[in-house]
Amino acid sequence: MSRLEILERIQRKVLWLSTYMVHHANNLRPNPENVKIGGHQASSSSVVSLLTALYFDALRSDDLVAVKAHGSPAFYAAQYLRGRLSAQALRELRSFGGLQAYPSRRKNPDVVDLSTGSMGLGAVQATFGALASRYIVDHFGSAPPGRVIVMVGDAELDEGNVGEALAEEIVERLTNVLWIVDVNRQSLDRIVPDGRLRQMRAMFEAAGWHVIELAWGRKLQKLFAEPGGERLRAQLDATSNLDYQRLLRLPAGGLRKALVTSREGRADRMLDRLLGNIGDAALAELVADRGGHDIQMILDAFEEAGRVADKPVVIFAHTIKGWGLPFAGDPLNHTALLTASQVDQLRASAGVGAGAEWDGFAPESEEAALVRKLPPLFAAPAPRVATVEVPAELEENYPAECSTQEAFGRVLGALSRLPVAERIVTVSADVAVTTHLAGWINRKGVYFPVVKTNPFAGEPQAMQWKESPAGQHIELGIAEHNLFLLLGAFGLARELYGEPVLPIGTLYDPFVTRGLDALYHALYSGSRFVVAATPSGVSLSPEGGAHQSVITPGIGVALPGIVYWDPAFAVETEWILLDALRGLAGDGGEAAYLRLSTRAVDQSLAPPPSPAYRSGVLRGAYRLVDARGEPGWDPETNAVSLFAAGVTVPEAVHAARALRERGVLASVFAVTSPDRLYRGLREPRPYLETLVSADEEGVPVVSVLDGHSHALAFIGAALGVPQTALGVDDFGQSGARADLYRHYGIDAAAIAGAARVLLGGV
Ligand SMILES: Cc1ncc(C[n+]2csc(CCOP(=O)(O)OP(=O)(O)O)c2C)c(N)n1
Ligand SMILES: [Mg+2]
Repeated sequence: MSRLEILERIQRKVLWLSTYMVHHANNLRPNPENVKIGGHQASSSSVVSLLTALYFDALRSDDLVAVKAHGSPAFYAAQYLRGRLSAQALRELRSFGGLQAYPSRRKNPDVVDLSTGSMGLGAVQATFGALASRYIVDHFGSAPPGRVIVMVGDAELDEGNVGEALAEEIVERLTNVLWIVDVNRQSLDRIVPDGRLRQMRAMFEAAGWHVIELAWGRKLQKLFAEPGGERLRAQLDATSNLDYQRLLRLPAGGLRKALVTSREGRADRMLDRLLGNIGDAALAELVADRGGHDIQMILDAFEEAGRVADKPVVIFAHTIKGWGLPFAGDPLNHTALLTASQVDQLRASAGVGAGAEWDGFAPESEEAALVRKLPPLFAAPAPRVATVEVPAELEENYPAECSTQEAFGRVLGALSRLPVAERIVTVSADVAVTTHLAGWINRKGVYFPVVKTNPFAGEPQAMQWKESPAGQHIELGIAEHNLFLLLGAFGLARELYGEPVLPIGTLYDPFVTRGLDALYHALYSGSRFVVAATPSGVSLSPEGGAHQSVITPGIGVALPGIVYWDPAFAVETEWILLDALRGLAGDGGEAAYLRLSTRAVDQSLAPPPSPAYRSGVLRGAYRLVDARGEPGWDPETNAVSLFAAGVTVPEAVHAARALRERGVLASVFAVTSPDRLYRGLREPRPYLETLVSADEEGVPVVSVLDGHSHALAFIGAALGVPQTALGVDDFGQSGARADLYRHYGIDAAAIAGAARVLLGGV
């Protein structure tokens, strides 16, 4: 048997196993809840040839693959046949603890290189992984990594974030990136509009990619070369997607008639003659002969891609959704499942005996011999650098009035002089200067894979924009999806490439929501990084509602895999950032989201630095003002606890002072992380209960933050006391800060007022 014949047999097996795996999950294994399990037989079938060519021929050990998410059964089948999964694992598709519905590195790290699932995001994060690997080569001299191969559905390119990524200048430089688009002309609901392929090609070409298209298979191409063949080609090329899908569904006789009949309804004699010698079944097969199912053409395309050394490559591989299955090309096949008898027929035609459904290749088979000779698939290397030393604190002095944003800039400045700096990379989507990265960029330069000349270099400038492979800041266009997906890619560098990198991204806090699903995807994929989001809240008051963030604290509390911080003082920002970087450098730490402000805060209000202060900051809150020892303090009548986060801490301190004049004695708790405090509630001895002492039982709570009130609204319930939760619960607007604080009820007067109401109007 030729290698090609063996590969063709392998793809039949991949098709069989992927279809059967889904059938088993839906119909054969116990399903007590009697729900549809799902599993995408049609979407899997359109990539079996592409996956076979990759996993049984083209892949090298250092290649990373991001698989089309809903082709996962076919991918799992290939992994099984490569000996990386057991038959039992296939039986557990979509079950608890088993193979995930969509490839997840977090859940199935042994076989999944890169997570995919939410259309467009995995593909772009994978592509940015190629950028991260290039950065690593440029900075740490590691060996050049293998290719990043990204497989996507044709309708997946409808997601705008794909275009946003292609538009980035630096992506054009990623010479080790190969995308394979599964052009099956179908999405979930509809047949893809005719113009899309042209637009997609143009988009990649305009972005500087090398484009390969695999339209028709070689059998059909042979026919095209015969007399009259050109007419057939012209006819098929001109057929709309809708009409072509219809051709795929026509019964044999109808297909011939449709092909030889011109638009005007006349029979084309030439065509009729050309097709005359071809039987009905063979004709149906020919019309469905697409390049993306022609393994030799796919392999040739991979070779061509390999010869392109100066740009990324995309292969548009035309395929059939439902290839080899009874619902091939059916517009409604996305969620369709084969019936039991159809599965039986498929089994017989695949040469699989009853009872041998899960069998792999017999050891003595030619398929098994081919598999044995293949190079191993990617396995993540052990980290090449054992530890990155991140100091616990810096000897940095902060101005008497300092914002957390300024503190962030100063911390980065101080870090830039330490050895740890070589591992830090910063990323911003066109807001580096306004998020206080200028000092860092001046010192470290901007990363670009080749040196760029800077015509402004000779002129005195507040910030030098020096672009070279040595730079350590990456500047993106205004696309927050790109920001988070690039952070996501860098945050996996240690895991995938063995080189720890400490990524820090900056953006305006209100625009966290612009990139939120990318942030979610990056975290879901297991990545870890620091996000510094500034300015935040309504504190940068003239900026108005479009630039003020209200709902981000809730997002910070709710997002898994990342700790949300809202510090008040400069030194707190320092401790939190250093702690977060330490976490990233090691195995255990989570990503960190620092919600920072431009509001300058009187640093004399902070406690003197001490281990206890630092520990409280990192646990999420500390007691800043202690009313318990004050004369006349009575938890039953005149005591109140004020919990304030971030920039509202000074407001709470001033409220406490005002309240004392009225005989109300307030303790102030500065909440540095509503997230930590909330999560701590599930610990056997919640930190919140240690923070508030037993003699404060029953003391009511006022909470406040420059953001939606509900982020701290759990405190009263957790302590079992009455609470008033203050915050910004409406859109922001322009004004003086005092106006806005008063309007939204987060200033000292509002806090004091709420406390007095809680105490019965004292
Ligand atoms: C962001 C997002 N929106 C919607 C979906 C639901 N969805 C899953 S597959 C699909 C159609 C994808 O079509 P295509 O990329 O062409 O893949 P095919 O199944 O045709 O291979 C949709 C809309 C999703 N997974 N992610
Ligand atoms: Mg499609």
